[in-house]
Amino acid sequence: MSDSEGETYEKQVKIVLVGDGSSGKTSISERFSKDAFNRDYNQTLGIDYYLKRINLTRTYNVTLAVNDVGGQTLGGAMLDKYIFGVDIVLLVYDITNLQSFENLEDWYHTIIKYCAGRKPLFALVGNKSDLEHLRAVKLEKHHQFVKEKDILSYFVSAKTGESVENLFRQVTANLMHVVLPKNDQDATRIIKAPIIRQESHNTTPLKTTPPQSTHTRTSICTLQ
Ligand SMILES: Nc1nc2c(ncn2[C@@H]2O[C@H](COP(=O)(O)OP(=O)(O)OP(=O)(O)O)[C@@H](O)[C@H]2O)c(=O)[nH]1
Ligand SMILES: [Mg+2]
Repeated sequence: MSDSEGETYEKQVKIVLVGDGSSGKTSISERFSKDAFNRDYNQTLGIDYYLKRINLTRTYNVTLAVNDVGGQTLGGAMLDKYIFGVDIVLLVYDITNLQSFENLEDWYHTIIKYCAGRKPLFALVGNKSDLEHLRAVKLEKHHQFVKEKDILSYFVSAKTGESVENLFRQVTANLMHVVLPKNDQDATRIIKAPIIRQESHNTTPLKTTPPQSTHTRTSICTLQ
């Protein structure tokens, strides 16, 4: 069956978020999966797990298994199990915290070691871009890290939601060698419908088509 006849493909992708405690891994995961943000810090013990299915393109549906690994896990006995079979690793730091950036060297090399020759797709993610005025990690440092390791690069804010959806869509597309349409942002944009005034004497009910959601399923569970 050709594309035009409506064939769709289903794929599952495992994404792991790592980085120091408080860098915002849980916040990014929750912004992406629930479009929610919590100001309070609740340390992740072990790992949290989120599932979200997205329409990547008209022909690709992808279920993203988002693994949010607690910052205290580095050096622990479980990290190798958490990253088993990983497709994409998001190296998350807080742009206002230099130490969180510097510790990513350790995270990166530990994960490479555990992957034993099978290199997942890596992306460097500078979080808390809403706090630009408090930036402690120079842009050059970020870009140098990306260049040295030949990995992808993003800045996001879990608080405002800026670029979070884009981050997950782009890394997934990259992994699958799928080219997203130039106007991919439109895929998740809220489409505003014009308000039509109905005269009171018109008794014919309006026919409406429900908006097509790009996210059809989300579920969460916690493993500790
Ligand atoms: N201003 C701002 N605050 C954020 C952002 N993302 C997270 N935070 C805050 O930073 C704190 C830590 O966020 P978490 O998402 O819990 O951090 P974490 O990386 O999951 O931490 P661990 O579970 O300990 O590994 C919380 O108080 C969040 O509200 C952001 O984009 N902007
Ligand atoms: Mg957390």
